[in-house]
Amino acid sequence: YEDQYLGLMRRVWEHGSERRDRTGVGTRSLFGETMRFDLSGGAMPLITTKRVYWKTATRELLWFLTGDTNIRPLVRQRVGIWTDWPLVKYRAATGEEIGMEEFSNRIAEDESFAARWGELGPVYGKQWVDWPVYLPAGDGLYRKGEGVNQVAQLVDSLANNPGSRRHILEGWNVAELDSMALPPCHKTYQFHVADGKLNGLMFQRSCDIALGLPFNLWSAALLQVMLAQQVGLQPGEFTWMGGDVHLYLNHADLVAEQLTRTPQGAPRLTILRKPDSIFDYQIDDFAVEAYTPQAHIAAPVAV
Ligand code: THF
Repeated sequence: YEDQYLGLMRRVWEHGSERRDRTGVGTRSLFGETMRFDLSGGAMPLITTKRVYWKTATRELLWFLTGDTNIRPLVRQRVGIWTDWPLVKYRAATGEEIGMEEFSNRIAEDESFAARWGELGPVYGKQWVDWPVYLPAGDGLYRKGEGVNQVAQLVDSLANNPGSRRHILEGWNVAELDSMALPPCHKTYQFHVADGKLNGLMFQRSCDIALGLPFNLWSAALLQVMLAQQVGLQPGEFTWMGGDVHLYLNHADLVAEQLTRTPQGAPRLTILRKPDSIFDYQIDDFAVEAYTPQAHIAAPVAV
């Protein structure tokens, strides 16, 4: 399965169009890509040609499911993957030349500092479990209704209406994009029940092959496995689809190194218990066997 990932990396690096992007770093990019993975028997699309911190990605997924959009709980678990965005904003607003470590410490230790500076806006967590609803209140006015918990509705529809073609989880709330630190990358998930299996599809509009994609593949597959467990199905096929699929030009060293490596082993995921709901999973519920990755390859993240 990993050959698909490495093949995509090679094709984008060799044939991608060079484009200026939002971050100013520059990318090589192809548009409209697909990969498919069979998740049966605990198989996971976990990259072995470099160490991927699957626990970090898992903590991020569990954080989405709490509905939280402040980086504080992540930072307190030593997960730093969302810290760059608030940090850049803080520096720009205050002119203070604060480093990542000191900023993270203040977020972790000072609750009101975190409330003021750690907020990402209505990103994934908010849209997934509390999509805002406005109800007509007469005279052209609206009042705020109860938010939609898409994840709870998804579990319900998978369990009670498996034949539905509307098992969708959507992050792209058009009206709120401007308030988000970053509009969602993995914006749409769709699920499909057939032959006792749960198939899943994830579409991401923008894909950083080197840094984000290994996390995104793991997380989307994990969500699919968790959902399958909740509704008593076996995990089936996971289909990944990417819109703008790119490599940042400053990831040349990573690409050169990783493409010399050969995938090894077939990591398997075990979930150690069945939590009462999709919202009750804990980090220690997940165990990965047969994961013997090659060395981590560090690369800069474009903000
Ligand atoms: N922006 C960019 N430019 N790339 C992304 O991958 C990305 N994301 C999310 C939002 N914007 C993005 C954030 N997710 C890492 C991993 C995932 C991220 C952001 C950063 C990262 O730096 N990973 C390193 C280190 C991991 C660690 O220190 O724990 C790695 O080597 O994997 C895509 O969803």
